[in-house]
Amino acid sequence: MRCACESGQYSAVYEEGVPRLVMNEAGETEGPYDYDLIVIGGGSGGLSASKEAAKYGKKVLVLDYVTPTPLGTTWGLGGTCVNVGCIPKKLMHQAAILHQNIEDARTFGWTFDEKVHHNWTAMRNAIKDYIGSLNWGYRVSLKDNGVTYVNAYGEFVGPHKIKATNKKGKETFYTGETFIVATGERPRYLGVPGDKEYCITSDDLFSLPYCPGKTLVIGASYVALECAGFLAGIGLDVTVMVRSILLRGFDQQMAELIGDYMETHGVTIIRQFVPTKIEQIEAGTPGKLKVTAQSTDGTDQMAEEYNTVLLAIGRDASTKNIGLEKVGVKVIEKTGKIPVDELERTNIPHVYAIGDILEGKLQLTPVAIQAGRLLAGRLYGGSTIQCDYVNVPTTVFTPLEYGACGFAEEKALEIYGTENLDVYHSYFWPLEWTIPSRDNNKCYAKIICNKQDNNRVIGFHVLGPNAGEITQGFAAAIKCGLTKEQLDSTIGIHPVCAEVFTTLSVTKMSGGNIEQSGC
Ligand code: FAD
Ligand code: NA7
Repeated sequence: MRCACESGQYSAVYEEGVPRLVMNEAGETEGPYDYDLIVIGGGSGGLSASKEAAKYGKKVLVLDYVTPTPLGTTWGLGGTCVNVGCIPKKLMHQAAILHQNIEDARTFGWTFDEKVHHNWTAMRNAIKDYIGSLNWGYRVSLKDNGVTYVNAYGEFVGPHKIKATNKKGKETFYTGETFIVATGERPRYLGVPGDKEYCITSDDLFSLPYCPGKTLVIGASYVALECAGFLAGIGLDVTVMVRSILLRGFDQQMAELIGDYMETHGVTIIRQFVPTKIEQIEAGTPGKLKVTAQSTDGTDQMAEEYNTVLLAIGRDASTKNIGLEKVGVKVIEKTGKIPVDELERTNIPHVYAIGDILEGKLQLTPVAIQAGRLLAGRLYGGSTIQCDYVNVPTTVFTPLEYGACGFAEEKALEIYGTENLDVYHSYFWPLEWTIPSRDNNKCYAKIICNKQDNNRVIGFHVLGPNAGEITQGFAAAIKCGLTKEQLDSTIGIHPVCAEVFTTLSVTKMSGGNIEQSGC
């Protein structure tokens, strides 16, 4: 039998009839804990950690609660990735790719009698239904693994004690021996008049019940460019307002190539401008908004009307209002992130943190999942395996997908110096694009090799269709220490895009011609 303690009063916890007594940090007996492990946040990291811990026979509680957006959007179990991130994003990207494929199809002999139309609501409903099935699957999987799931907001009220508030405001208290904080991040707002009243973020976009219409995307993060890309791809009038550079932190040559491609495919990019005010001109679904903006040097002003304004200006860690100060967990004031060591330990011995809230770590679903699983294995399975945050592959799902693993070129140059690197590159033309006769010399492949280390590949970059699928395989090779010589001796698969990596011969330094005229 196990009892939670209500209203802060401890009640005994019996495991197989035996009460488990514990001490607090001061060495005093605190009473038995309700759970071996309490996980705050049921997203990518939290779910993986909780299920893995339960496999070792531990008593695990996971709390997940979605605070509604300012416009009231909310969603189910599973966190950002499944509800308002990777999954709906990739599916909407697919809707846009299909549009391009339909256009291409005509050149391959397909004829359609009617003009093609896209129905936002049909797409949104299909995606929503699929996500609903995933939410249900997560619940079932927690149950099957013996994890207790409570749909409530978790907040530390003592070193080993948490308050869980459900959506009706009912408070329940639980105690735990160990805690994992995996609360993720939420979109940031601009802090200018009208932003929270009239703008949406990615948290609203994927379940928007109506087509957003003419859209202004603010920000140049991967979230901004991906959303702009698929909205334009399904036929909407899209503008991106960029404060400084595209895709900060990514290889800047690749970022500019992505921007160029988007501009030639109907996305307007306004550079060096920031919004100062958003006003509603007309209510509706969508209504009409007026955006006033000014140039970053303050010399210029502009105003324009849009149906929807999507803010994608970064995300803030959900580390406020969860009582971390009551336990003494250190949070970096400026970023709101939690610093951890290589074992995902915070400064407080029984509190761990994983996923997007970590300071200086990669913010990707597979990283959070891996970190959670390995942490549980170390805590309860006697494992010593740590999460490897190096050479993590990633893909930006812009209209022309961008896959990368390892160093951005500028970062590699900064660390190793120009003289120690060879950068091989080439444009390529997917065979499938030759018949529609489109976009030659837009796809691009680049590797960065360290001459001082056997020409090892330390940076891999590809811009083209299915870049994520391509990058995944090369990431495994890079993890195994791939060298240029090994790449050259790898036999290509013809005729696919990725074969370009087995034939790269022109270095940037040589200035040789890298344009392609055919396959
Ligand atoms: P989350 O998945 O965000 O989960 C945290 C959970 O904790 C949430 O459910 C939250 O509501 C809940 N919570 C917060 N506070 C509390 C509390 N006090 N009590 C209870 N519950 C709480 N990554 C990729 O790898 N590939 C992609 O293609 C990709 N695309 C993305 C697209 C978008 C638009 C966005 C926003 C992100 C994308 N990501 C992608 C990033 C990915 O979603 C995150 O890295 C991942 O979800 C992080 O997992 P997490 O467990 O740290 O947090
Ligand atoms: P980033 O990498 O912090 O990017 C934020 C972007 O928004 C970046 O282009 C910023 O421009 C821009 N930005 C930030 N503030 C403003 C204001 N006030 N006005 C205009 N533009 C602004 O966040 P991401 O969204 O890429 O990544 C965060 C999460 O998304 C990550 O955790 C994943 O889980 C998903 P800047 O370059 O600073 O000039």
